[in-house]
Amino acid sequence: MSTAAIETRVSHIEVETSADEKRDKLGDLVDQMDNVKITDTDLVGLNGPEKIVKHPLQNSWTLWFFKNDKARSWEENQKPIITVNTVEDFWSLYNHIEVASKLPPGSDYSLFKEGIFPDWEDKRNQPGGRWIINLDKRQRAEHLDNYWLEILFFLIGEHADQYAFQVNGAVVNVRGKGDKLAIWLADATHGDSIIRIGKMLKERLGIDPGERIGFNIHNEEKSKSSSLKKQKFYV
Ligand code: MGP
Repeated sequence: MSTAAIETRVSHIEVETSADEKRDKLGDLVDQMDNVKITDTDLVGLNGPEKIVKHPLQNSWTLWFFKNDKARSWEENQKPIITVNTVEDFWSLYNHIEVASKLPPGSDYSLFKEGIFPDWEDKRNQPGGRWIINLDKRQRAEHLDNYWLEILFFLIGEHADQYAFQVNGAVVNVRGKGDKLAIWLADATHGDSIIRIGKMLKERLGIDPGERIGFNIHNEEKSKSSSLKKQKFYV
């Protein structure tokens, strides 16, 4: 937000609200601005009337693309695209890439905290697991892109609140047999936060409360055939 925009907002607050409300709202504004780290590279046109400030995210997030190339290993097919750490850079990235529903079958997007490779083997993923949402083929048009964008907001907006430490990233698998979305959590032994995040996810995506989603533990997925996969938690 530019300083001019902030000033406009503050004077608007002064005109419209009582003294107490004014104090609360200004307090909120100060809190918000305290969380905004302004660096030189975030400021453009320092001498002009408008100072354009990018809004930092709490974490830096890397977008990965998986292209199903049979000549390469699974790991080699994972390619980092870019790391973003401001709201503006996130939108510029989102607006430049293809939506998930338009990707060729066999492709994935993953968004992970910077430094985490989007696989079971990464040391920060190893002890964890993932909430999975399976879509059938007919749900792609209606849900895939919206669900993925909601999940991206959940991640970069740190909407898991006090459980945000659990959130490592998310993946969308575009598959002919039916697409899949997942949120990857760091610690599969932390039951309370897993359940809480699962509930938040269902609520944000507007999934019918009667429909169940399951949480898979990475170590079990790695070691067992899909027919034996256990889901330790459900919401
Ligand atoms: P997938 O791409 O997650 O799902 O896993 P897909 O294509 O729907 O297949 P399904 O088996 O879930 O029905 C496909 C395959 O990719 C897995 O069986 C693994 O061989 C490989 N794979 C997937 N993941 C998430 C990993 C991973 O984290 N590490 C490694 N080494 N291989 C993985």
